[in-house]
Amino acid sequence: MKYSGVISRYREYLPLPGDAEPITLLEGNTPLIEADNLRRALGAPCKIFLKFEGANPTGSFKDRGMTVAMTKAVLDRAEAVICASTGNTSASAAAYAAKAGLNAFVVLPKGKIAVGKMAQALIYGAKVIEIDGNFDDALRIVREIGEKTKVVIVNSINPFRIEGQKTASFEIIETLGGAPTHHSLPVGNAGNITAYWKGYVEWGAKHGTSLPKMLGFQAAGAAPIVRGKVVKHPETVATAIRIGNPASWKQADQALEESDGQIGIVTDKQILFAQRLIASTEGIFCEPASASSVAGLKKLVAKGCFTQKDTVVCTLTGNGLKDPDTASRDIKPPLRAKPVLNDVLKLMNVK
Ligand code: AN7
Repeated sequence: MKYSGVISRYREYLPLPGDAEPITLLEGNTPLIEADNLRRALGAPCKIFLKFEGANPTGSFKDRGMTVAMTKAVLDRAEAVICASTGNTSASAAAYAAKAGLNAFVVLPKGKIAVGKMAQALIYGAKVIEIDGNFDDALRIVREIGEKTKVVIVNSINPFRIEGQKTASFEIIETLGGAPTHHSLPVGNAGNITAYWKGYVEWGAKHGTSLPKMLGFQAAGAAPIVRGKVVKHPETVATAIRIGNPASWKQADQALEESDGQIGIVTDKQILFAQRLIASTEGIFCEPASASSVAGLKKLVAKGCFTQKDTVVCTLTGNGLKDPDTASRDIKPPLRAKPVLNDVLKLMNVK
């Protein structure tokens, strides 16, 4: 059957009227890839699967939530939407607003948005406003605009975003024929861990599937949930999760507690190592923030946290092509040859 996006696929699980016309770019239905090479590289006893959300239309998981939030905004006759963003939400909001024929405003921390994400927001036609502040400042301003005007907020404080994002759990359960034992993902504003947990719980209640332990990872310089207090000046190479005061903090704590899961820290060095390991062993290029799910898994494997009976899914939340600058830093540059056969052959060093 023709695939028509997450609303058509999972409409009965979503709080939208049955006849609502989806604003969709055919998001979802992303690859769940068994990562045997990565498993060997980590020396892990458990099965590892990577849910590659970078395969979504704007290159991140945000599209799952945005299709539902934008469809709801159109139903409510909104004229404009707004979000604060570390990059991916703004790219997704701008694209879905373009498709819906709505105006989009995006408020971004100046100088901290990966080049691809900025290009996306601009080319999809959003009005981009940079502020001399971080994501938390941007979200505070956007919340106030939501109170003072009719502009609809499409950050994950909009519950329709969470509803859409929970469909990733549904896809995983359907593909594996059951829930994994553990689910690892990066945590920034904490909307996604909230959404995945909601998805696992709702599917489980209806179909009797088990629940995974949720494993969340924050960057060491932006780890408010781990440290138990707001981080005023968050810093990390993984700009997508450079967030010091997550909006869904409480819900994340609840998901961790209810699932008997845990949240931990990964350093920028561990994040970049994991990003390269995923690319070079599995052929999947994810962005730095996404790699924290695998960086965290690596730490837990070393502690002996898993057995052969376990299945771990890591969400790779965004596409590496969004942030080529970070990926090319500190990497071996290309070799150079004169435009003659023998020079090239010499560098190849093969018989
Ligand atoms: C690639 O785009 O917050 O914990 O404004 O882009 O649900 O926030 C992005 C977050 C992980 C964290 N991986 O998810 C934004 C934004 C990537 C991301 C996260 C983000 P949440």
